Amino acid sequence: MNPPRAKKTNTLTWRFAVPNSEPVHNLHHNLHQISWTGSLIMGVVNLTPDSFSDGGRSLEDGVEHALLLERQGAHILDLGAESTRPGAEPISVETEISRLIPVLREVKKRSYALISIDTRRAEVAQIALEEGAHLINDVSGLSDPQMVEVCAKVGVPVVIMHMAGQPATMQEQPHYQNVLLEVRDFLFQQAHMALERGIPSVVLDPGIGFGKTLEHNVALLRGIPELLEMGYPVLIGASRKAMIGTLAATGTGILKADQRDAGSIALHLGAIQHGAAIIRVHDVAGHAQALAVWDAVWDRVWGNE
Ligand code: HH2
Repeated sequence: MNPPRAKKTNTLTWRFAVPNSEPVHNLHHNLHQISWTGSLIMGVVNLTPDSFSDGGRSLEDGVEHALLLERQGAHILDLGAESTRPGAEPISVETEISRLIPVLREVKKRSYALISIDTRRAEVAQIALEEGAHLINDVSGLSDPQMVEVCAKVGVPVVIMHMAGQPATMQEQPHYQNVLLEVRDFLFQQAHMALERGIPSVVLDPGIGFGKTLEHNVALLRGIPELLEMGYPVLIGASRKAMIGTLAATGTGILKADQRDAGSIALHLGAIQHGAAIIRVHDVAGHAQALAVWDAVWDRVWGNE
């Protein structure tokens, strides 16, 4: 595989900062520096027919949706062309590329946001990086050595997510001796390996709902401070997931995916308060509003108590 060519001349800096504050999170990219304080919103752009909450977009709708999320306040657009919902069967690399690349090209022309690619395939990552994507979001946590090689050659940050098993069967009987220790060890080990092999920066993600029961998800959220111990930014993605539907169940039963946005906001605000640096969300407008008010009330109402 030939490494994508990177132009050294075209350097950009993304700096997302709360006024009068120093950036506390930094991601290094061979062309860019990405620094921020507080938390970034990663908006989910699913380009699949079968995602659990919002699949079925045409190419044009995918582009328009990405641009809408950017206008609503997404700092990062996470483009994904394979559903990894529980029970999902893998698709071919060709299908993934044909769904993803035309949208990526168009979004790159029309957007200033950081663009992340949600893929576990090295071939898909390679083409997307050649087209100018800025980050790779790998739900398999860099389990393919070729993915490590591609990301290291181009010099892009990677989100390393923990998943137990494969999407098709991962929710059948998830089992751990100690979920927090096992997930933390996996993430730290993969982060160490990635940096040693030349990936410039990593973000860690415990993978809410990926081979986990409600109790496992709760233990991982409670363990965010432990996940932060190595100093890498932590991403939490609980948006519209089953745990929200279960925690918010009413007399009429578990809430459906499209009824889970308010609960997702509540959970993500809690995660941010405990140190999450990025939240991955479907409802960008709702999260952006909640974060703006959250920041303002802490600063102006309760900040000096
Ligand atoms: N969750 C999903 C997909 N990608 N990536 C990271 N880093 N963290 C997550 O929690 C995560 C993820 C599943 O959500 P969604 O993309 O909406 O569903 P689907 O996989 O069905 O497209």
